[in-house]
Amino acid sequence: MLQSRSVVLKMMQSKACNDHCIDDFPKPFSHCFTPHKQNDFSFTVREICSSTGKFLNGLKISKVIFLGDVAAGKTSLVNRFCHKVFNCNYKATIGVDFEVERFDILKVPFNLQIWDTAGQERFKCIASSYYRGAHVIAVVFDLSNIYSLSNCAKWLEEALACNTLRPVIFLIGTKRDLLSSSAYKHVEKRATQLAQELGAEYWAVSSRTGDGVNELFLRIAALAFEVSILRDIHTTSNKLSIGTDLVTLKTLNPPKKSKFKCNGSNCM
Ligand SMILES: Nc1nc2c(ncn2[C@@H]2O[C@H](COP(=O)(O)OP(=O)(O)OP(=O)(O)O)[C@@H](O)[C@H]2O)c(=O)[nH]1
Ligand SMILES: [Mg+2]
Repeated sequence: MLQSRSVVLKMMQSKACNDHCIDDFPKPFSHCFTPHKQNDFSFTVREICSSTGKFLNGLKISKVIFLGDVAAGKTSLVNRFCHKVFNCNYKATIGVDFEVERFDILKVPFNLQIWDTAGQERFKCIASSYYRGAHVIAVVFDLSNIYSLSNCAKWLEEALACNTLRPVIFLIGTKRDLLSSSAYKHVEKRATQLAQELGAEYWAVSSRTGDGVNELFLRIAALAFEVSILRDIHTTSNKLSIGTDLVTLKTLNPPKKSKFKCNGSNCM
């Protein structure tokens, strides 16, 4: 109850906090390890956001789900970003946890629903029921445990099976602080190969030091925002063209005159 109240309060904030305001397109972890090669928001998105926002339908919310093996570091990552804390004691997530973060992107209010799912097999059934309707899938693995990388394709496949529209995909290696540079390079090679196969953007972060965490979430928010606005435009223009067709049809085929005689003031 308390949590849902704080979520609503966050969504109703009149302004996002300073580090949640995005005007420049956030960079990827590496331009080599992303399928999203653009350096800026698309021209259309910038245009729409700088206009009066008349094409923007209602509250903007995108759903991101975090999934991956037990103890891969999902909760720590979400907590580092949402609460600026790190706990070195492991406490398994039961089912799912939920957070909302408010952003202002190109001055447009935008909310990210963050679903932190459990990696434990016994909670799979509960967790997977939250996979549907994801705009972003973040598959998390532990850089210090290569076995957790090999399960990522399976996690992604299960989440994709619950979604009809293709979400934006991230492959995120956690616990960067535990690896030496040479050990990291070795894992990075395998992880980026997999990211490419999965069509995912690759990141390496540390929730303990905070390294890369803010940058990652800003990037997730920006890509989700871009997709959401473009989908809005697509929906709006479809509606417009249906409307236009109706107008055209009416003009071409005006309704036949009523056979009823008009002899009163109520007749139109
Ligand atoms: N050194 C280090 N330890 C980390 C980092 N991230 C997480 N851990 C530790 O790894 C353990 C597991 O982290 P969690 O975030 O709870 O893992 P999880 O993926 O949420 O696990 P489940 O909820 O069971 O699926 C905890 O003891 C964390 O303190 C990190 O960046 N660096
Ligand atoms: Mg967890």
